[in-house]
Amino acid sequence: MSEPDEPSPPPASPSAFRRAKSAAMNDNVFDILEAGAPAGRVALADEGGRDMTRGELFGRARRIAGALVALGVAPGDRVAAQIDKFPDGVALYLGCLAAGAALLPLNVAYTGAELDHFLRDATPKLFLCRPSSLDAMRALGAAAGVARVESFGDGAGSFLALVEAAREIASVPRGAHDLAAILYTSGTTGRSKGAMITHDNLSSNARALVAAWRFTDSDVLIHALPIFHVHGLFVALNVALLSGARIDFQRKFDADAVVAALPRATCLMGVPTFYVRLLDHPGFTREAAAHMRLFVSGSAPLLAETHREFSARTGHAILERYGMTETGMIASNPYDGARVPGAVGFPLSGIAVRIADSEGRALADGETGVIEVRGPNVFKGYWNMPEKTAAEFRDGGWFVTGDVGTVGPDGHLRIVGRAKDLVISGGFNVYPKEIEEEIDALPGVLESAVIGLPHRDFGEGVTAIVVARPGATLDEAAILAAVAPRLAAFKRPKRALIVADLPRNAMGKVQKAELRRTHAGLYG
Ligand code: MCA
Ligand code: AMP
Repeated sequence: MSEPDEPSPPPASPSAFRRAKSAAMNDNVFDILEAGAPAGRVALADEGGRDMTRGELFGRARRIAGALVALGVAPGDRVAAQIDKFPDGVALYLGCLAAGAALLPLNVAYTGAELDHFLRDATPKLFLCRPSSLDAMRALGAAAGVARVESFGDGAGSFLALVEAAREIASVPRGAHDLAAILYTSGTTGRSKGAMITHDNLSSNARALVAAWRFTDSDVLIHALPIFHVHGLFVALNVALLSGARIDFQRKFDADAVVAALPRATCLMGVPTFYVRLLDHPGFTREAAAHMRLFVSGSAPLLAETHREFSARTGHAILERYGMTETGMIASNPYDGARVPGAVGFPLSGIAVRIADSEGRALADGETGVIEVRGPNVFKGYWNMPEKTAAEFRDGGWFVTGDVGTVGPDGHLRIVGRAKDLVISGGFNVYPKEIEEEIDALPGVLESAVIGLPHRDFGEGVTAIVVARPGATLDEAAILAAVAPRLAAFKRPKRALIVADLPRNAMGKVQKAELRRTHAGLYG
């Protein structure tokens, strides 16, 4: 549907060329973000009311980089972190970039069983954890072969105590295609895969978004997303840091706190659940939102009904955009022009999108098929999985998203389904196969199918449909309790329905679409 912009022409004179070349030798996104605005400006206003200037934030990051180096972390090493959201988490992200290390951010909801796979696969040099879980994480790390596990707290012997004693170091020059981070994401089958994100993936996407959403140093962004996924970590932080916008840093989403922050802010980035919850808040009025210039939604489909209700309440049209861990942001509704409910807009600058059939043949506009993407935003591949990486790309470098879409007569991309078996709950991805394996392993269970059903708050509610073995009796509460300790809270089924059998097609494949239709009203 669109081709990337032409590459910029080479600089005219040889000296200009040399200057451009030496500047281009370092593509570390740390330096690119730091150069976005003067050091004296406020980068981040924390909940407690303390402001942190950009100089303080980037200086803190350099000191963290110094501590990482002192612990033996070298460029290219992985640093895993399962930490709560506070300003030093932002500094850690930047510190890893400065040290040339790749951050492996981990959802705080992940259980030991889930963490074990990430640690064994990514073999981090260092694993930083919450102080409260240090003993358990040390045991887990030792079993997974991680040499060093430290507490990301400030008590004696913790990592942050080491930071106090460390010296600031200069950032390590990095190439455009060097690794900046690894984020685990599941595919249609099998274990989670580590998506390798490069410095250029991050900087190209941040530049495209700053331009598309008109970010400037006059903006104040309400940051209420977690900082262990692409949305809160890369989209929100990089856009704000590159443009010089101030970050109103909130530890987690809380509708009261967001409503209170609106009069001093200009922008909010959120998942659809944020907007559903704001609409439920009595203080969320047209007047309350009057100072804001932009509300962005992504990570999951925004219901057209929420979009319309929001416009009617506030006069603001939510700007919906579309992205993925492997690609960063792909498409966005326009800043100027119609922001269409149910559509995700146009490819961002420099990014090409096409609709293809299951064999990778491009389809004409108006036809429905799998969305494929090409551009500087597309990741480098899955960590240690060359075959899986190759399987997700077509000739010509097209990455197969697994989302099903179509381009309408208005040119807008619309996501109409998923070729991958995925449930998105409150913006978090849940892979049914992982939950089904846990349920199928329970005594008395013959088989199960996990589906997403319409849920007002979370968009989709994770739901298990379970069949008992002949002669066995199953109990919903017992099933939910049995799988809970092994699954992050957001992945746990909200309900488990016991049925006699699962609908199958002639090939014997479970018909999940039929299950979704049958149980569509479960959550009201
Ligand atoms: C919390 N719970 C959830 C979820 N979050 N259950 C299902 N889905 C969830 N997303 C559980 C809690 O553990 C708790 O369980 C119960 O639900 C109620 O918790 P509550 O306090 O209401 O939840 P919360 O803490 O307010 O969290 C809801 C949330 C949060 C604010 C929507 O999930 C969130 O911040 N989501 C953002 C996700 C995100 O950043 N996605 C970006 C991925 P119990 O009662 O048993 O204790 S990046 C991505 O997708 C791509 C790249 C993109 O395009 O952005
Ligand atoms: P993740 O693997 O966590 O990066 O999730 C990426 C997936 O989230 C995409 O492949 C889509 O299925 C979904 N997604 C992200 N943004 C949107 C959106 N605006 N509308 C519908 N689905 C979305």
